[in-house]
Amino acid sequence: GETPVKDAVPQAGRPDLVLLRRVGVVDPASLDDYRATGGYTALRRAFELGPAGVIREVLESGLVGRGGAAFPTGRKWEATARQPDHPHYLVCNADESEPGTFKDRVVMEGDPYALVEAMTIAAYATGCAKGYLYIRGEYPRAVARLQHAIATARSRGLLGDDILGKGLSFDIELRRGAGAYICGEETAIFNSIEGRRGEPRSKPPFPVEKGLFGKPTVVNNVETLVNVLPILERGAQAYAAAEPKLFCVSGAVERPGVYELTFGTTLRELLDMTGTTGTTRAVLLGGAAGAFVTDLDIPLTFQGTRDAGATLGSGVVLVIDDTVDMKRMLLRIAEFFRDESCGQCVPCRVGTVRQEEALHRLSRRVDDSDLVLLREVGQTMRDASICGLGQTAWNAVESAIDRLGVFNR
Ligand code: L3W
Ligand code: SF4
Repeated sequence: GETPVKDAVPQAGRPDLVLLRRVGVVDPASLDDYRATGGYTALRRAFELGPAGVIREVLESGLVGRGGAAFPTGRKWEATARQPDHPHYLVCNADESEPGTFKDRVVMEGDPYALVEAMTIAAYATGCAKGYLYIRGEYPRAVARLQHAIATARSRGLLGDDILGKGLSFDIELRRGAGAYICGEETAIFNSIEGRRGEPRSKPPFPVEKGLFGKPTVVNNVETLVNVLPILERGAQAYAAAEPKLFCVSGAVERPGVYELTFGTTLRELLDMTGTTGTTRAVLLGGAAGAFVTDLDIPLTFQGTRDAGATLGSGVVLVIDDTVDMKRMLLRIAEFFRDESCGQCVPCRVGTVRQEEALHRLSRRVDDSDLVLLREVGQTMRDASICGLGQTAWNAVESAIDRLGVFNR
């Protein structure tokens, strides 16, 4: 049976929500509901501001990417907009595959028109006539709702030629991934859309210069894009004064789900909202690519989590209590990376295998030489891998050894 999307959003219906304001409240199939709750006011505002004005607002808002790497969105848009080479492409990264991440799914299932409107604004600002929505294949309900939203928007003059009578031409094609984590890496998405193997390309050149089909391309995560709506509706300054961020809370908590907080809320305050079960031993921030922390007074900001030797990443907050077998969990993480490595570069292809083997041996018998080996392999993956997968494959294991003393004798 279907789990109503509001069950994944414990705060559903709260009047102070920004990104989740419609989720679990409106009928996600209804364009009329969307418009009656403020939908398409941001696009109208965008037409008043003009493309350069929209980019100015996004720059001024300070919005940074919500996929994990926190690159300034306005800088990406500005760099693409000024490329002389045409056409420009927009790609929405909806491949959400980081273990423990489910925020984009909830937004797409509960408020699909928001993503359609936000993509239209991004395309207008950066001069893209075509957008690809690359969504993970394991999200059939989000796919169906987005397909419906795209078709309805098209039939009502909100996609296609001469949008809202303003002369803008833009359309969205939905592409489904086939289950590979690596296809969430932005350049692997390009290869996948182009019909090649989903393997990352070396950067630079960055997508803003040479991306999809070798053309200037804006790639943004779902949550990043939907933030553009409140930026335009409220103005950059009002938006920045209480900047919203989604968190995916799972594990040893009473009320798991997607939570919307204002940046700077501490981990402890979030866990007070969700309730915890058992005795909290650690929290995995940032997912498999992230790190375990034990200090609950960390402010949930990009800088605050970096200072704590972790990452905000895609907003994963996975709570570990004292019943969790940490050795098994580390093995599971290592297995995941070994499985998902695309195999293109040696540090990651070999390193993820060696890491898993060493963890297997260590889970049976702690031997210092294996701990030394793990560190060497981990550092090599971090320094020499082509893409984020290999660069982050040792993060969680390292933090568990150093902070939780998993292999202490
Ligand atoms: C123009 C420059 N553009 C960088 C762009 C670049 C990309 C963005 C970030 O992601 C993260 C990792 C984990 N001119 C530019 C430029 N850009 N310099 O900025 O780039 P980069 O290379 O820092 O990171 P990335 O490879 O895009 C790595 C996270 O991804 N991760 C997994 C994430 C999973 C999800 C999910 O499931 N939803 O997000 C794994 O590593 O946090 O920080 O657009 O082109 N000079
Ligand atoms: Fe492929 Fe791993 Fe190299 Fe990334 S780091 S390109 S996933 S082998």
